[in-house]
Amino acid sequence: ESTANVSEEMEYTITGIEPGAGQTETNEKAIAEYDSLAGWEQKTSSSAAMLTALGEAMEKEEPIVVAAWSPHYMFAKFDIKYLEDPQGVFGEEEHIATLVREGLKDDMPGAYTILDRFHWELPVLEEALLKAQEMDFDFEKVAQQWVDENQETVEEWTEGVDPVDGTPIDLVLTPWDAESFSTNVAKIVLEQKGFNVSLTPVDPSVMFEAVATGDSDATLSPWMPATHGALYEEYEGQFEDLGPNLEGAKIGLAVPSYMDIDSIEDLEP
Ligand code: PBE
Repeated sequence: ESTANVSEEMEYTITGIEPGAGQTETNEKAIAEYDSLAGWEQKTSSSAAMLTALGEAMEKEEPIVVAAWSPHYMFAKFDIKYLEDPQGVFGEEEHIATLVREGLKDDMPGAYTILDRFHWELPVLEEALLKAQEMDFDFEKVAQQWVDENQETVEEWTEGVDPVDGTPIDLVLTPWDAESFSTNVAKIVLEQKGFNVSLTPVDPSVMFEAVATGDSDATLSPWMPATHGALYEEYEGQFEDLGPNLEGAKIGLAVPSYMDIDSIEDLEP
């Protein structure tokens, strides 16, 4: 089968995710920049719908191109591969950043210290995401279990922090798995020091706006530099960046491994 036929079979469509995802815009950029994607369209819906479509296509060994990112359990559950991105539209390595509102350091030094220390090693987060799959994606439960089993790490994050008595703090998060897990862990850790933590799920654009205006105190969800770079620049100077809480993340287009293509340039307009 020629790659032209395969592209036709896919109806020149990338199976995307939520319209508000950073990656949805990056996918549009790829369509605009690659000659091989001329005339292609991105079909957006949700991450869950994308995973369902991927599973169905793979059951029938049909071709499909999806928006993919890691860490995510999709790479453990499905035999898929990233397509090479010779034009670098999706960037190289991404990190997940911790951003806090201006003034947090003075208002809540203890929370600031904990958020500043908070970080993940990639394999630890990957393991937690696999566990979440077995636990019906109940991230409160997955986070609690992780905290119970890893009090030593938690104590490294909270060491020397003075407890408070119910000081409210709000964390905004985006609706994807890694962020849901890590933010729920942060909630439990802050609660151990007496903070009254609320979690507010939002789209990436609202996440940046909320931290920039001070409506929310912090976020552990921004993917940088490619995925949310445009939003970061829009609000730069109106938040404090405490650096990566996870390194070694990635976004891109992926296909089932049985597909005979390796690069975005192997698709056909
Ligand atoms: N993602 C996962 C998100 C960030 C985390 C890549 C799907 C996005 O595109 O905004």
